[in-house]
Amino acid sequence: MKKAKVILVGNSHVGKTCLLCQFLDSSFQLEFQTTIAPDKSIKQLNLLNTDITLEIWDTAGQDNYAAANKIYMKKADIALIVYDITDKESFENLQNWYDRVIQINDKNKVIFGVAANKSDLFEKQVVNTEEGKKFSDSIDALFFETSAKDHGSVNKTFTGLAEKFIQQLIEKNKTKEENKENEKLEKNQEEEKNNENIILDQKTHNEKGKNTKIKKKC
Ligand SMILES: Nc1nc2c(ncn2[C@@H]2O[C@H](COP(=O)(O)OP(=O)(O)O)[C@@H](O)[C@H]2O)c(=O)[nH]1
Ligand SMILES: [Mg+2]
Repeated sequence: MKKAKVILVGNSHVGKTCLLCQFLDSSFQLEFQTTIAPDKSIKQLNLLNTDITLEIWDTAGQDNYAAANKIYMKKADIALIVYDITDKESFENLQNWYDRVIQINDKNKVIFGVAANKSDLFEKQVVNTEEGKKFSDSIDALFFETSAKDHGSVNKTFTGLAEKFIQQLIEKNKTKEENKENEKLEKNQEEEKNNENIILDQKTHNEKGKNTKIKKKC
């Protein structure tokens, strides 16, 4: 069973907790809810023929990136950075959130996603999709338009990120196996070469013997 730590980051009120609730139990609550304690929720999935446990962390009063603590952020495998399409400031802070995550993690080891949330409120949209995509590309992230009211969009986001994680694991294992195979091959080749040298040595030894005999005859 593979395991991935997923962290949700982004300004307050962008909809992180709602996205998580929608993913976990297909529910959406319109009333304002504050996350009281940092909590990890577990969701088990089977994707690409692989069993995977997602351990999803939701922030607790750490929606200010300066306060976001290391325990929350560290050893993240997947980071979903969320902004609200009706809130420009939440978009402008994406870079800060990204910087915060890579301050604590090796950026090559984290799979990033950007969620343009509250897509159902398109009449109030102030950040257009192209801007969101552009930022997402700049950090090499997967881009998702989400609404915490729409299970499909939320499910696609989490499973899309988890699939990328699994694919990378498969690639890494492949490279590991290929390296092992190459090492084996090199070892075999070396052994063969050594054996050839021994045979050659014996041959030269025998040839030398012959020569001395001939010389003696003369
Ligand atoms: N219309 C709409 N409202 C949302 C959506 N996601 C969250 N909300 C609302 O936005 C507010 C903040 O959501 P919350 O999940 O607590 O944000 P957090 O602080 O990032 O965890 C709440 O009132 C939610 O009901 C969404 O996709 N569409
Ligand atoms: Mg919250």
